[in-house]
Amino acid sequence: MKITQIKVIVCCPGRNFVTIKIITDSGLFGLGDATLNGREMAVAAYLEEHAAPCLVGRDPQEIEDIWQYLYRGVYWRTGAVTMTAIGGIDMALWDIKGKAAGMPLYQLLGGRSRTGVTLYAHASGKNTEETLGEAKKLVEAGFKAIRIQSAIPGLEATYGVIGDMKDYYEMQGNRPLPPEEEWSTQKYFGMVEELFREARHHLGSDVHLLHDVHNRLTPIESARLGKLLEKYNLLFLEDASIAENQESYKVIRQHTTTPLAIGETYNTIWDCKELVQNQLIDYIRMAATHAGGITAMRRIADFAGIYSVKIAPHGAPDLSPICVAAHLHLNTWAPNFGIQEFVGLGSEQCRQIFKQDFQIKNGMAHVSEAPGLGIDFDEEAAKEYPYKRSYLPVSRLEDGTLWHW
Ligand code: KDG
Ligand code: MG
Repeated sequence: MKITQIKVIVCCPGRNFVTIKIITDSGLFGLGDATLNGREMAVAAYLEEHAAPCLVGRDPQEIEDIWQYLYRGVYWRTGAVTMTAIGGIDMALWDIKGKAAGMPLYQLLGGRSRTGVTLYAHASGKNTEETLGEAKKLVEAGFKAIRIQSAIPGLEATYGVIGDMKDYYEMQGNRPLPPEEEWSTQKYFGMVEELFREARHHLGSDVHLLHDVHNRLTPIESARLGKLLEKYNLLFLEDASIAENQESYKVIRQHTTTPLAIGETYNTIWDCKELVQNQLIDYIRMAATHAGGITAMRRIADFAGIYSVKIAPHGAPDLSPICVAAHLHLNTWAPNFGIQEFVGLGSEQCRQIFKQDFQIKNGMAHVSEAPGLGIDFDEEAAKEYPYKRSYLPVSRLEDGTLWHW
């Protein structure tokens, strides 16, 4: 089998997605997600100008060698753009291999470890009451795990909750330059305990609760938060502090038993090596799209498993449905799967373009049994929604200092 063409398609059905289609002389093709929110065109150019010309003519079945060629064979290895490009190509190659074998991807990885993939859904609101109202609806819909985020009194917008609430996420299409938001740790601490106290009071003790701090706290502040929330029994506290200095998580760990999760922006196993090896975290949240694909995620899962760290792949709306499909296969296989973030099936336009057939029932996803990833992409429909430049917000402290968004 030979690769005859690599197409890179950037579309914006509500938000930007970079899709790779690898076409072969056998009639089989594979799909991959290479979306890097806010830097989409950098990955598209990397793929079109630098990666694709090296792959045309090669055998798509040599996934491992192609991965090594694009990672080790490039002097300027690693980094978000490179690893996202590799991630998209790798996914598409596994899709082809599955189709060639007539097997869904999870079978190629080693088969099922579970009957379904437990999801956590998002509840957000402009105050505790509204957030918990949303959480209740999700519990009624069958979800067993909910991430709760609430607006902070005195701050106009914060991560997970924004302005008019039409899209509490990182809205796309109307942000031609990065919007700025304000952050105050003092004000956040004034809100967060009440949110969890009321959540346990109204939702009971059975539902799993999660929370994303989005890197806003210093390690000692995270330690304080973890301690404060211990009695509310979180499934995990996500991205409490940035961990470019992985050792800094020791500060958090020595003060609290609240489980910790990190990793959605990580690109290689090296970004989490010390965190995992020293058991400073409980969940690793890397995504196939940004961490070099299925080949890399499989290694990361096995490495994490040795240290009792579970995988909880990133599932934000800026990962395309192709990545969601890849994660469902990985999660169905990985013995040390923890939980999958889930934000719904995307806009109507998105569902028109990405056709998938996995099922969701009682807060669990059931992977497609179709060969490969089990997802299709309508190129003609995608043409209706061209790329729109868009950025994530930036964050500043109240005195103007640039902070982690
Ligand atoms: O592109 C940034 C988003 O993916 C991120 O803000 C979402 O933190 C996030 C999450 O946990 O889903
Ligand atoms: Mg997050």
